[in-house]
Amino acid sequence: MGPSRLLTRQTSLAPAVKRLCSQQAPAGYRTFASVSSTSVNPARNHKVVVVGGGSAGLTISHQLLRTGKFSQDDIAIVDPAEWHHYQPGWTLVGGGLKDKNELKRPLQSLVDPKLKLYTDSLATFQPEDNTVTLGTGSKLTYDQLVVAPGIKVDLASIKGLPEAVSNPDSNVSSIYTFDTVDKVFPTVQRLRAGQAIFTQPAGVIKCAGAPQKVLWLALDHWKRAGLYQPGGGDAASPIRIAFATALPAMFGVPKYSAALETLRQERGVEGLFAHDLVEVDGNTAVFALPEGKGQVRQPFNLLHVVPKMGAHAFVRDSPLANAAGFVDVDDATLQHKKFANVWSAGDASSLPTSKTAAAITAQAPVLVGNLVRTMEGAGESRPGYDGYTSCPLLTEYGKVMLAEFKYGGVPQETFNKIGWDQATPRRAFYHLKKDFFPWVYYKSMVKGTWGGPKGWIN
Ligand code: UQ1
Repeated sequence: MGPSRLLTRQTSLAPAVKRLCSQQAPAGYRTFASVSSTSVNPARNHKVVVVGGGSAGLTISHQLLRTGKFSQDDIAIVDPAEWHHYQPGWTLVGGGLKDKNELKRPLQSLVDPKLKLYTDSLATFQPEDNTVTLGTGSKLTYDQLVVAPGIKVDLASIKGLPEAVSNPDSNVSSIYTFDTVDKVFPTVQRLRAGQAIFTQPAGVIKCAGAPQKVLWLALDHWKRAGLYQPGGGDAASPIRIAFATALPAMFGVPKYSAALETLRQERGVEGLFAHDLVEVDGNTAVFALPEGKGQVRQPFNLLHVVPKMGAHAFVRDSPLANAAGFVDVDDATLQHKKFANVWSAGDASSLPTSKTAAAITAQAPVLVGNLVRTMEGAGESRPGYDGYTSCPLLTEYGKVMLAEFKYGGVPQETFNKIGWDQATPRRAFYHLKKDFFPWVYYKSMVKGTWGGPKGWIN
C-alpha cells in the first residue's frame, strides 16, 4: 500500500495534508507528507529492485520491461548518480578522439517512465527479509533483486595518486575516471622528450585491455609527431615508452597476448612485467615486485595510471558477497548461490570473466530469462552464460584488434564466420569501436534491444 492511499483514508487529516503540501517548503525542510510516509509505511514493495543504473542495471531493467510481464513501478532502479557515462568511450577521450561530455547522458533520461527510479544510495542488504535499505533510511522490499552497482575505482589505492592527478601541472593522468580522463591527451601532446610509463595494477579491474589501449594511441601520436621511433637513438626517438603491468603478460587470453607481445617488441616498448605501482612520488613511480622482492623506483616524464579497483563496501560487507567482495552468483545462471531471488551481472558480479559492456550483452538475456522463470515458479534456472566478453583493443589510430572470448580464455570470434582472424588489427573493427558501439549503446543497448554479437533482440 502506498503512502498516499493511507493518507487519503484518514479523512480528518486529508485537508490539513493538502494545505501543507500545496505550500512550497524551503529546501531541506521535511514536509508533513514526507514525515508521515516514512513513519506510517516505511517499506515500499516492488516486484524487482535493480541496484545500479549503469550498463548492466539499465540493460536488464529494460529487457525485463520488454517481457511484457511488468506494470508501472513494478521494477525499481536505485542509483544516486545524476549522469550515466558510456565508459568504453573513455579510451577514445584519452586518444583525443572524443569529448568526455558527448559520452554522458542524464540518468533519468535513459529510464523508461514505467520504471521507478530512486536517486538514492544503497546502504545495506537484508536478503533474509527481501529488503534493501537506502542511504536515506527508507526500505524497499522485493520479490527479486538484481545487484549491479559496478566496481569502485580507487585512486587512493596508490599513494600520492589523488594529489598527482588533480595537480594540473603534473603529467600524471588516468582514463579511468570522468574527472581525470580529459587530462590524458593534453599530457600526451605536451610531452616532447623523456620517459613515458603506462601502468596496469594487480587485482581485478574493468576492461583489462584499456591500460594498453591508451599506450598504443599515445605511441602512434608520438610516432606521427616524429618523437618516437622503435629502436631509434635519443636523436631519432626522444621519447621512450614502458608498459608496467602487475601481470606476467600483455593480456589474459593467450591468443591475443601473443599478438600483443609481438606488437610490443616490434614497437620497442619496454615491458616491465610483475611491476605493481604502489606510489607516485613527485616524478618517480614506485613499483612493488612480487614475492617480497622489494620495490623499484622509475623516474618518469609522463605517467598514465590505472588505479586498483574492488567491490563497493556496501556489497563487500553484505551477506551477498563472496570472499573477494563480489556478488556470489553461479557462473552460468547468474543466480545467487545462497539466495534464489538474488541475481547479479556486470562488474559487481563474481562472474570469472573480463568486466566489459560487451559481456553485459550476453549476461543480461540469461539473467532476465532465469529471473522471470523463478518469479513465475516455472522451474530451475537454466545455464546460459558461457563467459562471453570482448575487448576492442585500439592498437593505433585507425586499427582495432577485436578480442572476443569466453570462460577459460577461449576465443569466440563473431567475424570468424567471414574468415577473419580477430588477432589481426583492422580498420573495420576501429569503426565498430569508435562509431558503431557508442551509437548502438544509447540507441538500443540500454533500452534492452541489443544482443551484442547476436545483433538486435526484443
Ligand atoms: C557490443 O555489443 C558492445 O556494446 C555496444 C561493445 O561495446 C562496448 C563491444 O565492445 C562489443 C565487442 C560488442 C559485441 C558486438 C559485436 C558486433 C561483436
